[in-house]
Amino acid sequence: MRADDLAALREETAAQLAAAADLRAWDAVRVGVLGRGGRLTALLKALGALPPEARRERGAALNRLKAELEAAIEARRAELEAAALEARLAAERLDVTLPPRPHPPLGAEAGAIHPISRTMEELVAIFGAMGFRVAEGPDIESDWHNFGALNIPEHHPARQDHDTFYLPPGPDGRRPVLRTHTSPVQIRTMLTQPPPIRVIVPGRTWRADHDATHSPMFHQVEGLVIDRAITLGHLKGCLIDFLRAFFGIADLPVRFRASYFPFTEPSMEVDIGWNRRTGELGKGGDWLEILGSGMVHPRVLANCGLDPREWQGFAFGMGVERITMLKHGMADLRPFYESDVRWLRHYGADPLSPPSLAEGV
Ligand code: 2NL
Repeated sequence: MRADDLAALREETAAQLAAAADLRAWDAVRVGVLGRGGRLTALLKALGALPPEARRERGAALNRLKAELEAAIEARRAELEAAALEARLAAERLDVTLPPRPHPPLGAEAGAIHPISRTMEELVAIFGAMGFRVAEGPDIESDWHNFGALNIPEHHPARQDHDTFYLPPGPDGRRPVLRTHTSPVQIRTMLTQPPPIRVIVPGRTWRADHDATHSPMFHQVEGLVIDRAITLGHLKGCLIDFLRAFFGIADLPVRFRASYFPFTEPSMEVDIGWNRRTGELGKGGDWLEILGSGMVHPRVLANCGLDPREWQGFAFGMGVERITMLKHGMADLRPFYESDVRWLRHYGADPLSPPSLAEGV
């Protein structure tokens, strides 16, 4: 029995270890052999009852077996731990090539960007890519910044045309105005920054006018370029590129038509091609006025301390509501300001997808 019971313990332990599929089962085997009540522990305890000669021999054999079993048990632990780690790595593997999970639908939790804000973001992206910076200024302006500097004289009809909101007179006896266009910001830019200048000015503007197509508060974007040797060619190239990027129509027809503004000379209105009957932009043979533009009047340059023989430039202006309505086929101006959540959900833009110039905006 002596030699055989050791061989049996070795074999049975090896079989039990092989059958242990996880670390729990492995621990039960370990305790069954090496624990307080374990089979090897029992054999070691029984040594004391043997006579000295037999005890020495049997003790040496048991110690060899103990070392052997400990090594086998430890080896199986390492194997099971490695297998467990493999399984975890396989289960938790990340496929970094998967597309992102869709975020909640527009307007559900995230909210949406108001179409006016979205259009202004798009204008900043398009003109930003052409090297323009954004300039901002106050809504309450002096009469000189809003009219005088722009070559609109004291009793010029344009001052009435603009249906200006006047505020009570200041200490100088002159009445401040709510700006009727964003041009005073370009005036301030020319007064404070040396050329070359390339700015766009998105912002809120005010006129005492209210019907289906006019709101007393609305938004404009104007642009200004001042440098040496700027020509009408620069104006045309810049605005054609802008209109095609904004409406996302690579071959959008664009027409320049002579016009008049007191602050530009020559002045041009800009039309785009569309179908008057269907409202579709880009084809159809009809023309739609979309913005005003021109070469900055030499008197406006001089009013801002720039020598018109050295510096020239072009400027343009457009209504943000108008170009937004045309781009998205909106029929009515009033919902822009009514805060109707259903309308905002429908026309609002995804806050997680800001405008990109990858394929027009
Ligand atoms: C329109 C036309 C325009 C400008 C705005 C401008 C500004 C300065 C100097 C010269 Cl400081 N011009 N702005 C020029 C031409 C047209 O706007 O129809 N806006 C809605």
